[in-house]
Amino acid sequence: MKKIDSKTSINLENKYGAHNYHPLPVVLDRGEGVYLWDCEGKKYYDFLSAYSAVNQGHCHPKIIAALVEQASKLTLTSRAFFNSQLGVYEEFICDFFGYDKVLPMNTGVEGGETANKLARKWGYLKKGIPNNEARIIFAKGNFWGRTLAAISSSDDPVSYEGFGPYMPGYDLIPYNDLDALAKELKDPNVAAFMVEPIQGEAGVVVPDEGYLAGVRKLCTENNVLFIADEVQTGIARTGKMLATDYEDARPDILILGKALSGGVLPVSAVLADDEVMMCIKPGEHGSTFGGNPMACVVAKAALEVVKEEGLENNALELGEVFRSEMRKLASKSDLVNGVRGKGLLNAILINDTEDSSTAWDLCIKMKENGLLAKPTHGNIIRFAPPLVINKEQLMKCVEIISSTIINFKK
Ligand code: IF1
Repeated sequence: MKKIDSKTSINLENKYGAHNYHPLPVVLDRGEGVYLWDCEGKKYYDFLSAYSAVNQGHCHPKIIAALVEQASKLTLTSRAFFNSQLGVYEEFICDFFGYDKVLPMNTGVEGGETANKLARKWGYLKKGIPNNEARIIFAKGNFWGRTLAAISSSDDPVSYEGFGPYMPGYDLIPYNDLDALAKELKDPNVAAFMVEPIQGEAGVVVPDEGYLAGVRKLCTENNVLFIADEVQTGIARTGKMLATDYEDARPDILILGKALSGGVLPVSAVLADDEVMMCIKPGEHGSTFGGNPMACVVAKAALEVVKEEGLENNALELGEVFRSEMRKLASKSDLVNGVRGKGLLNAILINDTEDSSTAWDLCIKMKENGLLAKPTHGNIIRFAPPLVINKEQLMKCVEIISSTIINFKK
């Protein structure tokens, strides 16, 4: 296949592609483990992991082998029929996360939509909420995708402006605020509270110790479903299999996506116990590709890799190392005025205004120095390498980040 050069590729995307992104000026052509190569063969450390979809590393051999084998056997049947991989996968993932049932979907936002539909249905059938009056509460700063429902729950104008009218029955409270939640949950029409255990897009916002346990307790006391959006924080990213594992906070509905497939193809899943999951009857929800045989074998392999390679502990241990190195950097550079995160989901706060180009300019320099990361919300740089990274590679990346920031001239 004729190799395209980066410049031509960018020009083609500019001319023929919707302008719905502003990517860093790098054109990636190959990935392996923690490494990416651009069209000209320049090698980079990946410190974004496709927003935590590539936790197992790029093109993990075991996951690719599962994909290739199934792809040459049976790719898709639709759910009009059974297929030989779905039941095996459903048993595996329900056992893996400790739930009665799973509803397989494709993208993370479809997982969120599914969770919202389940919560509303449960609200009407089990909680006795009057029809069409179910409310779902979200936290300010949330991000769970780009559908009209997802943006209806957003307080970020970039996400929702110009896309109205919005989904009714959605309301927002401050993140990390149990008093605000307690007040809201007194309304008997509230079916669920949906929240990220750590807010990714908001800039890796880690709530206070006890917040998740407090959410669990308040939802139980008020007969409200706790929906955990672990699309970005799940699958070992924060140093535990689930970020909700850090506290006594088992969600009623668990949403997974991204690294559930190791970044190989879109796979999401919604897990719940029968009391909730059986509220949806045959024909009331689904999707053409949901639960397809390839997704099943890929997701099973992706989860096995996390366990076999001890990625939770690696993320836990190397996350501590990374944050302590970033705190050393913050003490030496007045450009960095904050470090936060859990496991290998971390961010540094750049000491400049949100609309400044400093964080972006730093990412351009880091790219030139062989490390790929991207700012979120202007002055915050998220660092999320594949969880297969080893200490030697991590320290090389710390060196690239530190030297870039120390030598940066505005
Ligand atoms: C883009 C952000 C991250 C998510 C959480 C659900 C979804 C996401 C917590 C939806 C998706 C992605 C979307 C992607 C960039 C990335 C992102 F910057 F957009 F916000 F990670 F922080 N819940 N996040 O983070 O999953 O439907 O995309 O599979 O839109 O460019 P999806």
